[in-house]
Amino acid sequence: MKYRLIENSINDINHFVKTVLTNRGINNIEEFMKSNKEDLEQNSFSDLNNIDKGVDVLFKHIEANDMISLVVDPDVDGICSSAALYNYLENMIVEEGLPKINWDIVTHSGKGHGLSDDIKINSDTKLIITPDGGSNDFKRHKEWKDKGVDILVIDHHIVDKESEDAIVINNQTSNNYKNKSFSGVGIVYRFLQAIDDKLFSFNADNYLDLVALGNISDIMDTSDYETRYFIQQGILQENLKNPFLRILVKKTGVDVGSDLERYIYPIDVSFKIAPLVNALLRLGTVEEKEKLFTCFISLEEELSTRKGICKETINTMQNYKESQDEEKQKLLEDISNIITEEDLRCPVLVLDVTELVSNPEIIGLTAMNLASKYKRPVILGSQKDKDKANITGSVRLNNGFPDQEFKETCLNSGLFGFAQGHNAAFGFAYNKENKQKLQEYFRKIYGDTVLDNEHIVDFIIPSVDKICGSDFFLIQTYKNLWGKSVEEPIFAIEGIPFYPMSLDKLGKKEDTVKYTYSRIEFMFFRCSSEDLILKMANGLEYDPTKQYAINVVGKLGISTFAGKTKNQMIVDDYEIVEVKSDVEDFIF
Ligand SMILES: [Mn+2]
Repeated sequence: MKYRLIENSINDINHFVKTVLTNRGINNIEEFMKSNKEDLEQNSFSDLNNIDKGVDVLFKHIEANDMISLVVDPDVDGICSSAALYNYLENMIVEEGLPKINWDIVTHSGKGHGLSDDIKINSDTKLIITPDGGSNDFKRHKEWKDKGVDILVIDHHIVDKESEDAIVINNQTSNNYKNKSFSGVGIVYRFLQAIDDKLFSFNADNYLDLVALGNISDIMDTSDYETRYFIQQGILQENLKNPFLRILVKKTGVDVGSDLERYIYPIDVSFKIAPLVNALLRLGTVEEKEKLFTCFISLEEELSTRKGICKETINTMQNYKESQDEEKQKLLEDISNIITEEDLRCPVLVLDVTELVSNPEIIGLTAMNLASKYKRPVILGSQKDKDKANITGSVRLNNGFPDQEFKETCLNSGLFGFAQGHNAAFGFAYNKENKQKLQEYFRKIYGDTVLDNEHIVDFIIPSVDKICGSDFFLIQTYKNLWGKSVEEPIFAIEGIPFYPMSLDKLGKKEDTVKYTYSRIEFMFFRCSSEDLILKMANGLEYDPTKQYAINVVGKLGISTFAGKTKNQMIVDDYEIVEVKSDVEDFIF
């Protein structure tokens, strides 16, 4: 295992926040911390183009009691956007004594977004609203407009021009709106503020929980002050208003320990809530997606009669997530069985898994796992069309792979049909006959040796007694700060005395290993049967007469279980080394 400090890291646990934020490139720490509590950017709803037109057209159709189609986009931000708008308007018609809204709720049957072909809109509709999507659907806008139907787009996706046939409210097309990293539900929130302004009401803030959920799930840049402010507000206890979200947080066992201010941390939304909701939205039926939306728009009093639906929906999500994980796990095992010596001699793993893949959706996820397992870039693809010789799929790089221009390196080989996306994650196509040539090319470029994974860490702690309980407490206190672009700090702790007898196996599959030392629980999740730590937990591969130490890289915090708190490290990587007892030699 290799690791090194982030360049110029002051590596000072006594200045924890300063060290981490400086490492993230944040220079004005005072201002940054202020942005958690204050909307420093001060964008206003009136900075968004067409917002008044949007409010007017909505009221025109509500007052005329027309049918209104609400197109629910199939991701977490999409659900949050539609739910916030729906819930706000349902509350508004009661408060304002307006007629009941004649809703047509539309969900996608496939993977489409906006006004794609996989939706059915009621032909009696007079207004179509597409929150979190649809800016690009120029042709559809014209078709509906020609039928006399109005279209209201409330979106944040990048688009070349504003549609001529729809009312488009989008921060990307609004020059005056400075924050370009604000998600769909953020733009919906501004739209609700515009209605508040018209009605002299203050109801938009009742949906801050959904604003946070959507922005985190859509991986918006949290170094943007506005996005940051709304995320930090939306995770406060006092702003948890959505009854289903409350149940979801409880049922999924998301834990903020003794934090009384917040009900969830952004990193837990990313790892525990969003993947569940997305699994259902990717694999679920139209009916299941409709039920999910029903859950998000249910009022507290309705939930008592809809308890069944909520429970069922959460079960469905968990089942889909599990089957997605299992499918990925099975594919990983199948792939391990077909990898040849020849493949492993190459510093880049080039794999054609045509025979193994039934669901291309999990290729990217699987490539990521393979890259960290084999500690090298993975080019994972399959032949989609038997008549074409093209292998297509996903490339993922292992953490710390030194070639920052890997995509360019691939293209320079002249062997790829295309390579598109980010440097660390991109799609590709190459001719099936070229696999060996590719391996030869990479061997020539990088040499025969496999490049080692190098972890880039914020802190190196040279001995476990250099970190104490109050450090863990402090680290936990700031857990709410981390998100996209302001990532959670990574620690290396060196030379921890290691006694394999103190290892415990946990979990249904017994693939989690816990090592307790100096009142710290070191957690090793999802160990494979090849993991040395799991072998040692099974009493294998260690010599009881020898002394060992372990070096670990991972994240620190406090876990709470049944009211008891424990100092904890979630271990990303480790190495176990034999310690020569020089001390005795010295004494005798
Ligand atoms: Mn979105």
